[in-house]
Formats: sequence, C-alpha cells, structure tokens
Amino acid sequence: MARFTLYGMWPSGPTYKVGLMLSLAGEPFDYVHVNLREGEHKSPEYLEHNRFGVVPSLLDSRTAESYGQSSAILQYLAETTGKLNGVAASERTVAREWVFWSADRLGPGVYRTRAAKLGFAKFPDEVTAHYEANAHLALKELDSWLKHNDWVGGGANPTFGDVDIYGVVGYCGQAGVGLDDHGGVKSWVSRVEGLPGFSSVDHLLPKESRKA
Ligand SMILES: N[C@@H](CCC(=O)N[C@@H](CS)C(=O)NCC(=O)O)C(=O)O
Repeated sequence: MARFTLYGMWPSGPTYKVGLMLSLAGEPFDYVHVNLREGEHKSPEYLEHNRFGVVPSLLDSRTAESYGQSSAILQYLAETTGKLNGVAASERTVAREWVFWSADRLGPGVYRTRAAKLGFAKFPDEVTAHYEANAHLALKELDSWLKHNDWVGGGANPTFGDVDIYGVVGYCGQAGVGLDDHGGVKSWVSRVEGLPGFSSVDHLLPKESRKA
C-alpha cells in the first residue's frame, strides 16, 4: 500500500504540482479523482480531507492526516520525506519567498490566462490581456533570478520551490504565454524537465482514480 493518496483532478495545476513533487521524490501514490462538476469537492467526506473544499488534498496514511493547499503540501512532503528540501535553511527560506511571490504574481497571471484560453473561465478580453501582461511581468522577474541561479532556492540543488514554480510555468504553453523573451526561465525549465521522475503537465495525472 502506498503511503500517500493524492485527491485531485487532472486539469488542475495545483494537483499537478503535488503529483510532480511525489514523482520527483520517488514516492508512488494512490490517486483519487474528485469530480468537481458533480460537486464532490464540497461533499462532507471530501471536506474531511480539505477544509477549503478545493483540490488537491494529500492523505498521509502514516498519520491519517490530510492536508490542503498545494504549496503547503509540497513543503510538508519536503520535510517528511527529506527530498527536495534544500541543504541550508537559507535555501528553504529563499524557496519560500518565491513560493509566496508566485501565489501573488506568477500563478494568477499564468493560471487565469490559461483558464480563459481553454474556456475554463470567461473574462472580458481586457481582463484576459491584463492577466497575460502580469504573467510576462512576473516571468521577467523570475528570469532575472534564474539567469544567475540554477535553482529557485539559490543553492546547488532543486527544492520544493522549483516544483512549486514549475507547477505554474509548466502551463505557459497551454496559456499561450511564450517563454522566448525569458531565456533564464527557459533554461531552468529544461533543467527541471531533465530531473529523474519528471513527468509533464499532459502526462502525469491520471484521468480516473487508481492505485499506485
Ligand atoms: N491555492 C489552492 C488552489 C486550489 C484550487 O483553487 N483548486 C481548484 C482546482 S485547480 C478548485 O478546487 N476549485 C474548485 C472551487 O473553487 O470550488 C492550492 O494551491 O491548492
């Protein structure tokens, strides 16, 4: 039996982020598809796993505890498995800086542009243009860091911060947000995609529930 169960749905960026963390950490996981269209994420059973009524959630069978909020889950996994947790406290702190920054700046820009382009959400054109412009502004900021640092935490190895940020940048293609003006980000994307256990936004998450 796998230690971890991931609850989510395949088009969800935050769900992908957690799946990628598990995969890079070499942790096989059971997967439970949560049908948002049918409101399963608001059912009393699911709310036991996620107080916010959103996907993803992660159940750790060792403690029988479940957690929500993808960025918090990534950091829990880093701490509890010892993988992608950085070497120095400063690396973890810098990684967290970027994670919080992404929740404010990068994530909304890329995820909402993608949602509009794929028809998951309807915004007036000028609102979509605003999100897209914000995505590029955020990528420019990230680019200036990654031109001088191999990894998000600023150390010699990848951390949960790379997984978190890749869980957004990996959707730039679907969002129609090109990376050509952000060469540092492009090179970092290649480094992340070369990590053992990497699987892409199109392939990692199953469409239905499955055992590890
Ligand atoms: N900040 C949360 C975002 C989670 C989130 O918004 N998930 C979406 C799917 S991508 C969801 O469950 N939406 C359903 C709803 O808001 O009712 C995280 O990173 O886990």
